Amino acid sequence: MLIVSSDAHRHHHCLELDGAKLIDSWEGPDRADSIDAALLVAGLGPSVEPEPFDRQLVERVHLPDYVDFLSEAWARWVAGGNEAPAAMAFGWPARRFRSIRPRHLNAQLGFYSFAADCSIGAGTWPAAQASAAMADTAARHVAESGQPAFARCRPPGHHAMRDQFGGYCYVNNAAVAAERLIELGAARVAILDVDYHHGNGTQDIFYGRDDVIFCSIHADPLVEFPYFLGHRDETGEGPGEGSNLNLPLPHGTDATAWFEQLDRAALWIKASGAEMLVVSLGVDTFEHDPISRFRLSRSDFTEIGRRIVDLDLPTVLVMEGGYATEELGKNVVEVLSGFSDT
Ligand code: SP5
Ligand code: ZN
Repeated sequence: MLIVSSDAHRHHHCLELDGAKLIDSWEGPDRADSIDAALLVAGLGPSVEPEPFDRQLVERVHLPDYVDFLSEAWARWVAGGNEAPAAMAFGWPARRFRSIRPRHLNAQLGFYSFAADCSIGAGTWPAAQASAAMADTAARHVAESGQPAFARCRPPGHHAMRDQFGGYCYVNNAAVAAERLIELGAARVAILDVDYHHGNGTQDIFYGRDDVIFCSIHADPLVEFPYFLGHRDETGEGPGEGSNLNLPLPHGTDATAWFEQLDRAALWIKASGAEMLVVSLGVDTFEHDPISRFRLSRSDFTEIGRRIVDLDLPTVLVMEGGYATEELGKNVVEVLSGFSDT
């Protein structure tokens, strides 16, 4: 299968507020190294660089002023005399505040984000652009050939809302891929999000649309990040009513319970008549993931790959989370191996 990857991520280092400490993020360059090494060992490929970043495409899933903000934030931070290696928000327009776009950079950092696990540094925007371009290139390949492709995205994307970054995500790569598939002629695209965390950004972007439908299997937001979206009763609005399916599960969920929900997701996607599939591929459901609490094992990832192949749709796989860095690449390869004989 085609692999789309780039080294542009290497200069993106996120700082993360974790238990009242500012740490080097769990989402670091070593994650991409782990995946690249495992792809090489498995002989998966060919591997290609992404086509150039298409800002017009991205502005169909994000607001133009948000894209401006991301592209200029680091330069403004430096020009403001800040010495910290990364810019991070410290206040947000929470309940009963107003959503009037502020002018000051510190205020805009809060206006355009929803969590303090995510910062903007010197390499962030170039990395986010390359990551979106990878998803786009993979989508174009799938639209043209009908054959599967894997976008080895870093930073990930599924938490990125229309106009807010967070959860290690800036540009919603899966949304970019789906939007490209629609542009190239698909009448309906399904996004299946198997990351441990709810894909709040992807849900937000397509909530009012019925041409891109979204299904997420994830830890219950009552106890897990992103906390404020991902409940079962979020089903879409307006023309999008019925095109959003959330399947939350408790901490400690094992493979049996998880695959029951994957069956439900698969039936829903089949019934929708979607012509193409985008998979938000997080493997932070792994039993040894350091920040997550599901209990899937290595061989369960092989099974996930098989079940996705069984959907029998042209498929773009987009990398999302997974923080057991040592085993990350091997778990990803297990999922992709389901496609290698097709
Ligand atoms: C793409 C993706 O998987 N994003 C996940 C973002 C989760 N960020 C908040 C994580 C809070 C983790 N706290 C862990 C404490 C372990 N010491
Ligand atoms: Zn995740």
